[in-house]
Amino acid sequence: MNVEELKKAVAREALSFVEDDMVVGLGTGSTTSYFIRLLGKKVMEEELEVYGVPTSHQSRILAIESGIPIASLDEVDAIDIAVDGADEVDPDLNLIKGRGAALTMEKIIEYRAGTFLVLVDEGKLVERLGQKMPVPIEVIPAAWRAIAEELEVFNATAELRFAAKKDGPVVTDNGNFILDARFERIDDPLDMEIELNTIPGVVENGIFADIADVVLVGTPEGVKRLE
Ligand code: ABF
Repeated sequence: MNVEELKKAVAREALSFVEDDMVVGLGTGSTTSYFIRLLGKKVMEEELEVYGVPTSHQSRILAIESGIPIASLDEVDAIDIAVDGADEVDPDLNLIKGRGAALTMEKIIEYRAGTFLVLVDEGKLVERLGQKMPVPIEVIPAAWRAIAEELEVFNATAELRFAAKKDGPVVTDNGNFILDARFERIDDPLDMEIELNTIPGVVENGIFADIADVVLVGTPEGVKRLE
């Protein structure tokens, strides 16, 4: 099975977590996009009635195209379940997220969700966070260089994220920049997540420690459930 098939398998499995009348946080990225399309099919075939709360412009557009009625966070009383992808998952289900530059609203919605369900292929599993992927950090644009220099204190090297097509920095849905920070080691993800958010000018960081309730992992042997 190729990676796309693994992603589709976890997206299909995720549907079993969604019940009628749920408010569903809709994540960003390719794995969650498969889930959003499948959920939209269920809605269009009147098998499910749900409201989707998108975490990004990308997931909002896809939800609308898929036929899922959407609401914004301030319009709902609660988020029953949030479904999203990740860049890395460690054995304690701590995550690195943010390669889609939507980490701030993702964390706001996933923190509030009754259940946070994470969809990954097995390639995202790591022994320790930061081994393969940098930690995305959303920063106030004017402060990006000062924060990048501050991150050296944490033994991290940070790069301003540029958009592939355009020649300027990536600008998030909130109008901010993204620093991608590579750490030598992240021994305590929760401690590092808290520390990073104390740096003036940091809006949010891509360490999602102690927040995931269930992780569905696509493997050639089938979908594994970690919790
Ligand atoms: C978003 O999508 C980000 O938080 C995460 O980094 C990324 C994962 O995308 P994919 O499923 O395409 O690997 O959830």
